[in-house]
Amino acid sequence: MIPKIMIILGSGSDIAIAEKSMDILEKLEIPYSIKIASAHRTPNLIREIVKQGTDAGIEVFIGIAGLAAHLPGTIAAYTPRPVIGVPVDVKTGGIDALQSIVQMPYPSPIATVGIDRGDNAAILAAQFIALHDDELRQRIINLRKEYAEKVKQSNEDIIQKIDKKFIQNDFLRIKDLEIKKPIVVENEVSSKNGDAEVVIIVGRQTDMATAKKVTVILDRLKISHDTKVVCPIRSNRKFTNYVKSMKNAKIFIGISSNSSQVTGGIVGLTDRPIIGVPCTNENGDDYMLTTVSMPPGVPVATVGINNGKNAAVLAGEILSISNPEIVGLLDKLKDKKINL
Ligand code: C2R
Repeated sequence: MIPKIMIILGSGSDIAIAEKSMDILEKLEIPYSIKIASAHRTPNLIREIVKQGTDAGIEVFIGIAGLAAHLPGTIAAYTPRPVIGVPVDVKTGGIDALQSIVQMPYPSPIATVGIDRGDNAAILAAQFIALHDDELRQRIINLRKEYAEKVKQSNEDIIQKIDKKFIQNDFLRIKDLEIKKPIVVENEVSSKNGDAEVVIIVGRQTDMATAKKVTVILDRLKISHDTKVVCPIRSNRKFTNYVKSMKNAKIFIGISSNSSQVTGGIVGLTDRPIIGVPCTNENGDDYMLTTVSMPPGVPVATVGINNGKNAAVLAGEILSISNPEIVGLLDKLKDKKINL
């Protein structure tokens, strides 16, 4: 059986993080391959593994590495397939590896997940593949229900058992934490292109400059898109209704500053992959950490700060798994950049 995902570790010492990925892939019943190769120590081996893997039919690569983690970027140099990067905490809490992986130049994005989040890398890879595999999509939905169930269970296992005199937890109407889903009023929020494949949500008007970079590249890749400025904190109902009304959306791109509520908000409303573009604010603070550091079960594929163009290229790479025409258009984009 040809595997769909290839995991490459920079060293055998990264195996504990790869085990988190493997546990998820086993649960989701996705065939995968796993290899150890280093961009620094064995560059030729990386090239061969990645080229041969791509030719054989690998759909998504996962690169796991610590320190100056150039491994995922090197994988991306040899394949048109999407590459997911997992930074490993070896030194500096993994921040060195995170920065090396996420801050890739255009047009070579790495879909970066949080430090040591091998589990989220596998879920993200599965989400990419599920765009053309409905049975896998259902298995992902079921897996996410397990994470939700765990929250409920913790209330019973931990909170219910606390024995303190002044705790009053039984004053709410909901008794068993079985709450109804919010009522969605479809088409309450207008969209220019309700059938769009890629939906771009921007948290505030100031970040529209980054959204513009996304749309310019999506147009070149002939990918349909819709953009909305809507904040999940200031206009929660509108935000929910907009996300829910975009029924054909295959990928969401969230563009956001501060606490990255946009990407975090979309995650709870869809099982489709989410790309996060962290922005800088007026003081020059950036919000990469608040975008990428998602808990297990809910990945956000983070690209570099303000790098809207890489978000679009990543969306193109994901969609190109089942649409070879986009591979050709991506090639043109890359050649053009090199010729500049
Ligand atoms: P050793 O334990 O083998 O010394 O490796 C590995 O991923 C590992 O986390 C220590 C750390 O170095 C990382 N490494 C890279 C690369 N190759 C190895 N970041 C690379 O090519 O990017």
